[in-house]
Amino acid sequence: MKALLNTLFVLILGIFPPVECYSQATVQKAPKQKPNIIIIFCDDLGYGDLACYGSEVNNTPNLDQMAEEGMRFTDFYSAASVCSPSRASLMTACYPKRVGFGFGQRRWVLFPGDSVGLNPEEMTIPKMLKSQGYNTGMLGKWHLGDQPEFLPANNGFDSYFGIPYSNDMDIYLQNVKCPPLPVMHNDKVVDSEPNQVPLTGVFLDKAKDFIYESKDQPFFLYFSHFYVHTPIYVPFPFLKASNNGPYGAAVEYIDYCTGEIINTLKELGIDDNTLIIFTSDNGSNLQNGGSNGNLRGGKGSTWEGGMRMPCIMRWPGMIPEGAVCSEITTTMDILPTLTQFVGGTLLEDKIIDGKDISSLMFMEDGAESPHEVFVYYLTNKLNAVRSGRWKLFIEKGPILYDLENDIAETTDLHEKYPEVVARLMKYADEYREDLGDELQGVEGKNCRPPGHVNDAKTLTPYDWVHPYLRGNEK
Ligand SMILES: [Ca+2]
Repeated sequence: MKALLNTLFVLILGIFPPVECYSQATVQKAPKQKPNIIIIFCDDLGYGDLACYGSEVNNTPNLDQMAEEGMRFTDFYSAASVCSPSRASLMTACYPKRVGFGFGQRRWVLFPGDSVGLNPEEMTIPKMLKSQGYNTGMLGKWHLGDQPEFLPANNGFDSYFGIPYSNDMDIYLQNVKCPPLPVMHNDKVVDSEPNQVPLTGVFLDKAKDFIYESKDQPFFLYFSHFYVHTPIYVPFPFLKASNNGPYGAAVEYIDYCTGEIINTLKELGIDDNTLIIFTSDNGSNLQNGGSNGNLRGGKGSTWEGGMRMPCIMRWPGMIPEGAVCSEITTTMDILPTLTQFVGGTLLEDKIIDGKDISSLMFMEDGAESPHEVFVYYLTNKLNAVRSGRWKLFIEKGPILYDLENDIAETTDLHEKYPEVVARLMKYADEYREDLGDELQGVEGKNCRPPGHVNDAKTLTPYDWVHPYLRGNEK
């Protein structure tokens, strides 16, 4: 029945097509008080991993309901297809290359003991909200530098509990020697090589505590899962219930946590004044049961599967129920949009790339994407450009795709639409001058350096010995 209704709705839209964001409800336009803000950020969760995005193997009832009660975005992008640069762009509202995160130090992402990290001079979501009286808390994976200067506790978060980088960066990682994975409380290591099975449960308990403790003032909670990054360790009940192995169990655990957080808000009567944003840092690597739906490619690529994310936003009474937004939006838009909601300020001397998308979230008349162009960088190389329905690969091309009719990027139309190619090439030239392009040896005139320290150390020692093996070191 629901499928039939959806079909009818699509048919009706076919007859009256001009509005990209659609819903049957209308909303008020401006928040009456400072809203609580929760960002739930997943690791490597793909475009096709939630039931409300078409998954037929993972059960995600809480996220599906969240989408029914809010807005689901179909063209929401991360500005990178791997962890550290994606997270830098979420925090700073900039393309990674602009803030020195196009490439890590030794590899694409930061590794334990690297001497670079998020520049403390950048404005970030927690810093902006803290300046507006928010209690700011973070749980889970950071991955923007493990030196003291770069840690969450020193970059706008009043409290932090989690892991400073990816959950695979431990003594068992092949190819790169890593010290034991630290668990941190604020800026102190409180555990090494943790059992990861119960860890998300600890994050969830602490998230609930944080919400309870913060209920009388505006708060910002950044819940950054290490799921579904490999290796995947999940509690047995989720494993037992999964139709898609450990991967499905991790997706369903993410879903469960989301439901628990929403229930906590309802218990406290603050549900109506809380904006929740759910999304992911990059696409699935398509192993272990992950899916990017009909999108081509995945993690570590500039195909849509690498950078187009599932994204759901829910804010009762403000964001219309059951809405779908198909305009180009990005993780970089979150900071400027929140700034507008809370009356905060950004740094005038620092260019950012994100835009205020509140008119899309509230479905104001005639609202459209503020992004004439979105650019796809892979490390420091400019790969592709999107404007409206068109995506042009310039690196191997030109190769032109019509994403509206060819979401899977199968049919090159560059010979048929030379004027579109020329228009997008011009955008590429502009971004190349602004942000640079390693492929062409262009530095970029508006890039800023990452933070840097001279005497970088790992948080845990390389010569650490697992408790099980102590006494047998020789
Ligand atoms: Ca990731």
